[in-house]
Amino acid sequence: MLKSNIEKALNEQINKELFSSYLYLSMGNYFESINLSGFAGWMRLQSQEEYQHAMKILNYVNQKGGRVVLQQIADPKIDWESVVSVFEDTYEHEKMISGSINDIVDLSLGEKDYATHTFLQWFVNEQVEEEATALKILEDVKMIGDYKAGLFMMDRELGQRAPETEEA
Ligand code: OFO
Repeated sequence: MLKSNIEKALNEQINKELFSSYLYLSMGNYFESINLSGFAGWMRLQSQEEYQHAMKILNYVNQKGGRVVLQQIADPKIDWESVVSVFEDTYEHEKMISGSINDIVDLSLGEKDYATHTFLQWFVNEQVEEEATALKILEDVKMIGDYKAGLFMMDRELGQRAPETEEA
């Protein structure tokens, strides 16, 4: 069984991961609207990954005999000023998600819930990658600035991203 405060925190995290999925889907739509289909495809895959993160937590809660309570997903932003501002938001969002995961890690230790603590290690590692990827793309698009040929090349590069094969 899960303690009720752990169950609540995991349910909130499911909501945050689903919101992440929604946010990246919205960013993908923004990129489609400015004809950057490679960036859009990258964001759609990111959105799918976030959905898998939510499912991973949902499966864990069920496995531990907890109750999954799906909550309302907030409206994501739909417009950005620039490509750079999208990745600034992405990087900030991932830092927020890392903080949220770390808070549940702290909680699980405080409650001596070692199973949840171990389960969350995958997310701790994943967040290192998520932040690093967002920061790398942010730095690249900042460097490119208004140089259209650079943006075109990066659009083609990001469009080659392949879906993750790992099961949620
Ligand atoms: Fe689920 O890692 Fe991003 O938000």
